[in-house]
Amino acid sequence: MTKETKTLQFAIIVARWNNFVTQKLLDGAKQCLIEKGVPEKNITTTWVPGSFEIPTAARWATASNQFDAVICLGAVILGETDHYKHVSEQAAGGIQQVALDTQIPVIFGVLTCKTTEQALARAGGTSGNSGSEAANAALEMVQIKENLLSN
Ligand code: DLZ
Repeated sequence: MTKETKTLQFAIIVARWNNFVTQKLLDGAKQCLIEKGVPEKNITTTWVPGSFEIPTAARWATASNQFDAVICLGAVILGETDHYKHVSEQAAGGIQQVALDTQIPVIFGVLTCKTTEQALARAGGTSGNSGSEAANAALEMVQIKENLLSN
C-alpha cells in the first residue's frame, strides 16, 4: 500500500534561533516536498522561538490529527555555556518522544554543530541540506507506516 503523495499533509516546525541557518533548512524541506509532488498548500509551517520549544509545538501538531508527518528543523550551535548540551538533548529526546507517543512520524532535522560554518555547510552548502534530508525521511516514514500497519 502507498499513500498518494499529493494527498499528504505535512507540518514543519522550525526554530527562529539561528534563523540564518534554519530558513535555509526550511527552504530545502519545502522544495523537496514540492518536487516530490506534495502541494504547497499541504505544507503548514510554524516558527517557534528555539529548538527547545520544537517538541512542544510538534506535540500540538500531532494532537491536531491534521498531519501525516511532522518535520522539525533547528540549528543548535556550540556557544560558551552549557546551553548547547541542554537544548540539543532536549530537542532530540523530545522529538523522539512525540513520535513514539503518537505513532506519527516526527522527523529530527535539527543540526547540532560546533561552528556556524558546519551548520551552513549542512543547510544548502557543501554538505547538502539537512532540511531536504528530513523531508525525504518524512516521506519515507509515511509510506513505511502505511505498509507496516496495513498488514
Ligand atoms: C538559548 C539558546 C541558545 C544559547 N542556543 C540556541 C541554539 O543554538 N539553537 C536554538 O535553536 N536555540 C538556542 N537557544 C534557545 C532555546 O532553544 C530556547 O528557545 C530558549 O532557551 C527559551 O526556552
